[in-house]
Amino acid sequence: QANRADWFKEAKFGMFIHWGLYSVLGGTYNGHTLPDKSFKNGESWYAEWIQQRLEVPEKEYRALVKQFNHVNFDADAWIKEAKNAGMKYFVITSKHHDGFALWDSKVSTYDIASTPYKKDILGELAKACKKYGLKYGFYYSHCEDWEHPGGATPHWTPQKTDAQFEKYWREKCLPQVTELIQRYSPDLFWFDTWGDEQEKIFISDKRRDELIALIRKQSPKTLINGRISWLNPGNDIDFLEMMDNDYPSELQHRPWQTPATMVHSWGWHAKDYNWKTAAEMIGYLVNNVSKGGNYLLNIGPKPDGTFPPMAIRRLREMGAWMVTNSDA
Ligand code: JFZ
Repeated sequence: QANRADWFKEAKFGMFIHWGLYSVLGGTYNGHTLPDKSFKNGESWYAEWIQQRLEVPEKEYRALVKQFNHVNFDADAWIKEAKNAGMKYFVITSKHHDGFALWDSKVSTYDIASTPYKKDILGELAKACKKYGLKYGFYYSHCEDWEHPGGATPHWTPQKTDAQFEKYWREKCLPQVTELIQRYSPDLFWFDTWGDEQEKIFISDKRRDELIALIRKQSPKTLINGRISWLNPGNDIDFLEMMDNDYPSELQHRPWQTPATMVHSWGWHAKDYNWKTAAEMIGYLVNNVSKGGNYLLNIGPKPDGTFPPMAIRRLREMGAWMVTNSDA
């Protein structure tokens, strides 16, 4: 019997994109370059966390909306690169933790429609995916939201109450997920939690099931990843999400994938020079595929809308390996 996750098991290799307001800063704010201050707690120095790590005042971070003007964005070029690298699906941050929506959201003005660029990025990508035969999915930060007064924020900041979170959940999270489904009919949702104290409170089994039910009802084809709840994903999810850059050595009982970076950061960081080699990344891909899993490889596009040249080079190196080592 055909299962909605069949394509996912076949797909093996996908492209992940972290792109948003943080891309404008590229890892540096006010003379400080990540890791800088954030290294004190030995924590990650992901560029998409810059608002919190370097304590960018809310007003200044919001002002980035006016600088998000990616005049060189070309959906066709992105998806063509993915296709030529042998990737079969594409997942983009429709909304990351900062709360900024990459589409024209009726729920919030903190969105692409308020930027000078304005264009329907997610729609153009949907078209390109269709053209090149790639499945299309959205990362959506359902727990963390640093814009809505009720969204979860990092543990070192003032914490929200469950009642505040409930308000965020009803006013922003559920309506935006509904918008994404109705507008773009995604093949997959990539939700994000990591088993902390807030998740225990905010992403209860009840809220998890409510979100799953909403998606199932409106779009039965759409896959849901295990990170919708790190602590208790339950049995209704479609595939497991490994830890970031984690490559299990065991066969898994459910379809699964590893989200992975080419450098350290997910979002664009101009001074992150930790490029993995194509050989390393092909090794991870082969390891995962040999154990029934997928490899979702991330690129952090530059604020102008182009891929970093090094990322393109790696994609093409991997694509060349595909051509000589596959029968597809
Ligand atoms: C999360 C995000 O915070 C990060 O910005 C990025 O989007 C990444 C793909 O996901 O970060 C995590 C989440 C979970 C773990 C590590 C980083 N984890 O459980 O190992």
